[in-house]
Amino acid sequence: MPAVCILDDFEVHKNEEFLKIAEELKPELITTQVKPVRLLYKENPGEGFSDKKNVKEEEPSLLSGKVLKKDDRVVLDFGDHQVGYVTLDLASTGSHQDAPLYLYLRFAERIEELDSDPAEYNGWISKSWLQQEHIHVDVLPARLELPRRYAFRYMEINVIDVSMKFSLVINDVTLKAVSAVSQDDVEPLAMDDPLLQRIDRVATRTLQNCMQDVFEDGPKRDRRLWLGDLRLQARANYQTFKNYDMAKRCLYLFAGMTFNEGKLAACLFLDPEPEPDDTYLFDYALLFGSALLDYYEETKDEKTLKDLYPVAMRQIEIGLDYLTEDNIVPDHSDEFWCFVDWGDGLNSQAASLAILIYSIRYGIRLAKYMGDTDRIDLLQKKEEELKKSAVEHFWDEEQQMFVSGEERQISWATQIWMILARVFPKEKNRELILRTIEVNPRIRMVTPYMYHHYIDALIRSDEKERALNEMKRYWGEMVHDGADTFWEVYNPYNKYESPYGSVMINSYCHAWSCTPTYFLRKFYEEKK
Ligand code: RAM
Repeated sequence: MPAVCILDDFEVHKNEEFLKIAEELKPELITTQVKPVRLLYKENPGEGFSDKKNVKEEEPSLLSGKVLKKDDRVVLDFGDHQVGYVTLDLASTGSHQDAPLYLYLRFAERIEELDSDPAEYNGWISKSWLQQEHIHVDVLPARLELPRRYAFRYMEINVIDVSMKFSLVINDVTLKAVSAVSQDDVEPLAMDDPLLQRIDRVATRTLQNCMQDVFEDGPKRDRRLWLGDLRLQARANYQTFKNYDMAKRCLYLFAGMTFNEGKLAACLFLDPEPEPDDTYLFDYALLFGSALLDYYEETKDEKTLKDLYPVAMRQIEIGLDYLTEDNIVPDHSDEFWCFVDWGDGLNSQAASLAILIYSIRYGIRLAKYMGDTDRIDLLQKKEEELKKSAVEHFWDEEQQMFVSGEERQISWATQIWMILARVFPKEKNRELILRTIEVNPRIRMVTPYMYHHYIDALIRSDEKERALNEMKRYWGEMVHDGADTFWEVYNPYNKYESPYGSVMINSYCHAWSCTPTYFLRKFYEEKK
């Protein structure tokens, strides 16, 4: 569990004009009625669902013909990952209902989740994220409209109790699925490989289900706007849904709620009122400039560039203020301060400096669009200085790799960010990425967020073919493991990895994992 920094001097500065722009761009959600496609159950209700052998399957319409008694358990399969609101039409059969109906409902993104016991959850983030309800219904028949929004494919209905005199009948279950966009509006990927087509489809589904009022990180959890996630979602969105308003809205929301000396929050809450979280992540704040540049290059929206440029530049200034006399970023790896990846024991000091250099490069590009020559000079000088200090402090000549922290840790993340920062020229970067693959440092990447940067580093090092194979290996394996949408965490070396102490709380539709669609469509698909 990372040390959580609670800032006692947290002072929010709201820019009402920016917030108004963001509010006006709030999307109207598209709603779709979805019905279950399969009814699943086990002869022995106590048995789990992971072992698909003993799972009985029926037409969902047969549900209404079932007389459900105490301890009966059925699972409805909605055919694909869904986000939305569920309504059940319930009735009773037998004598007059002489006791409340007592139901347990559970929603799962993967069927395997149904075999875990939420009572055993002991992770360090709130168990309230587990999608389950205990519900009493006093009077039947009843139309039960569940007030919460769920993210799921499978819905388990468990009759905790009826009475000896009456049983439950479920006449109908419907889902009102919601999203700001529709996958039907995206052209299928024009590439022949069926695995790549499937990866692209799963990726766009992931993105669709995360596009709600804002780009949510995950519709099950945390259901909010994180800056690092936004940057990758927006990239995928530009290649698919092209919902520029949502990208613009999210950029204005961040810029409209800075804190203290002008820092951007790592994430924002939307309800009841937009509010920044009191968490600063060094890398996320710096990457705002990269997200702004992507948006501008895609839309050529001058007004947004002009409005938000000072906020992006302020993040670089704040980043530079953290530099020590030696021109490096201090090691904050024991705190939740610079995210990089969820890898256990990952030292992020060298990557922090690399991300600062990377952001300066993006800053220079922004400054060029703005014609801000003084800033260009200043940033170019800084970029050179910092590249030098990155090599001086973190390059290990003997091992031919970058190290990080006092223990001189070698990780995948450090090499990748140094490559993206272009600390070395292209050919040397290429050697470095190939060497990293060969050495396979023990501190690996565990999130699709970090894998995105790995693929990016390969492409930037002219290793396009390898990048494609790596995408197939990583995201393809998730597909083989049953992903309908891509996951928050996926470590092929440890499939039960969770940063939170239990896979039960992991999110299985997590937008930062949707970027194969960005890479495939931008760098590989033949343009029509
Ligand atoms: C988690 C969320 C989110 C991510 C942060 C750093 O809480 O999964 O996506 O940006 O970590």
